[in-house]
Amino acid sequence: MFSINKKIKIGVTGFARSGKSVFIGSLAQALLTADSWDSRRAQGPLSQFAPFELGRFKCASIRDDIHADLPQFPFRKVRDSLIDKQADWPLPTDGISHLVLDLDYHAKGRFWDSEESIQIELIDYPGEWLADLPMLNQSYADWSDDMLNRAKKSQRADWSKDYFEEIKGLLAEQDDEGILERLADLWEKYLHLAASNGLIFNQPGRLLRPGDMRHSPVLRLVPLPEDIRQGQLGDKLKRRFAEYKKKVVKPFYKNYFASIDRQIVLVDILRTLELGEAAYNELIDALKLLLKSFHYGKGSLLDWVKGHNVTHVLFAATKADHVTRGDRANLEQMLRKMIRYIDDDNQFKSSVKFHEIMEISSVKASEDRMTVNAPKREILYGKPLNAEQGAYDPGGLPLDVPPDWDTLEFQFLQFSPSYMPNAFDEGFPAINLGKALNFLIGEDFN
Ligand SMILES: Nc1nc2c(ncn2[C@@H]2O[C@H](COP(=O)(O)OP(=O)(O)OP(=O)(O)O)[C@@H](O)[C@H]2O)c(=O)[nH]1
Ligand SMILES: [Mg+2]
Repeated sequence: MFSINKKIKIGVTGFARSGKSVFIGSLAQALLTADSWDSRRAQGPLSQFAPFELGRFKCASIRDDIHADLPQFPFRKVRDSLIDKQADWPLPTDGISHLVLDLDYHAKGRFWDSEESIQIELIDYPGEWLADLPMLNQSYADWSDDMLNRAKKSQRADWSKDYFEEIKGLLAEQDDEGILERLADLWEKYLHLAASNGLIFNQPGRLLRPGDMRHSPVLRLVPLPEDIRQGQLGDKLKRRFAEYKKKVVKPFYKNYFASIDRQIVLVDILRTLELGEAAYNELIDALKLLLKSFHYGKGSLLDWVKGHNVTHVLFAATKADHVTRGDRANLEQMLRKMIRYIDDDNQFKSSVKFHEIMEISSVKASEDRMTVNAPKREILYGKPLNAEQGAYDPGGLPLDVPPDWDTLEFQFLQFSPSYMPNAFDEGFPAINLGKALNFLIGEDFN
């Protein structure tokens, strides 16, 4: 057995359906099957991962024995659903899960080489939990006003109707946990509708993605309008708001986030473009909240957390197999411009040691092709959701951020995975998976 000389915790986050499970599943499979690409290292899912291309990386193994008492990332289920003859995307996951892998490699020493191992722990957790952080600086009244204003806007107004109906009849002096239970159920239903329709600014994040806190009274936290806030029910919720920060938001940062060394944040820009302006604006607002988790130093929201030190942060625009090859650099540019817009005072950039932005596809479900007839242009071949397998033109990505919504032509085709019998031995076809890994841990294989 190789001796483990380093342990690295890699956080994998992003809002619901951004591609966390597919990323971890495909990355683990690529690492486990790397040897099948030994004779053609510049190809395959680990190409651009320097330790692999240089022949230093040897093999990976899953450590089921480590954290045996914590939820394990369902790697085999994710891999098998993609490899199956009726290949399908994995089911949504909830909460936090871990996958530990030993990566064996030939280390180059000053005088002699040795066989070493790096242990990586991939930690899958919802981006919604990070977006809760700025609640620490808010009062219950401010938070309520923000949430209710947002719930009245755009399509959200339809989905939150039942909640508003319910609070209409409420009396400020009622103080009953049963009422809160009913309100929390309705608010949760509304958050789920918003999330499943691609709107991502959803708080409290833990009510939407409860993990092991499902049904905990502390999650019965809902916003109230000013007139009802003045009574006993308002007082109760004010206390609940404080409790939520103390028992939900802070422990996550102390117990998990503080130990993360590297972080990848997956951003699904393409689905958001398809959904339109309201969804895009929400993505910007939610990313703004999320970015605050990487501000360090005095006066930051996290100055009370000891040892909090993510050194590498990678923002990855996911599902890049939905744009033609020539347009993929534009996807990266879009995300770059969005981050620049959000981080206009460079707080984020000056806080973390290394940051990078790139486009990725963890499992490439389309093929790049050219049209047969002139003028030749790039198209995608694959099976979109609810359509036949064939050649499709998704349209070009906008060059401006935010895009001009009236002239936007891009279509998000939602490709389904094809049958990939070779993936068991060779991993899944991917775009920039090895490049992402190289940014996160490439330099650790000395
Ligand atoms: N074509 C394509 N689709 C992808 C890719 N990655 C993710 N998807 C799509 O995005 C959906 C969500 O992916 P998941 O990996 O389950 O997303 P998640 O972030 O784990 O979602 P939750 O578990 O709900 O938080 C999948 O069902 C696919 O439809 C990719 O690389 N290519
Ligand atoms: Mg998942």
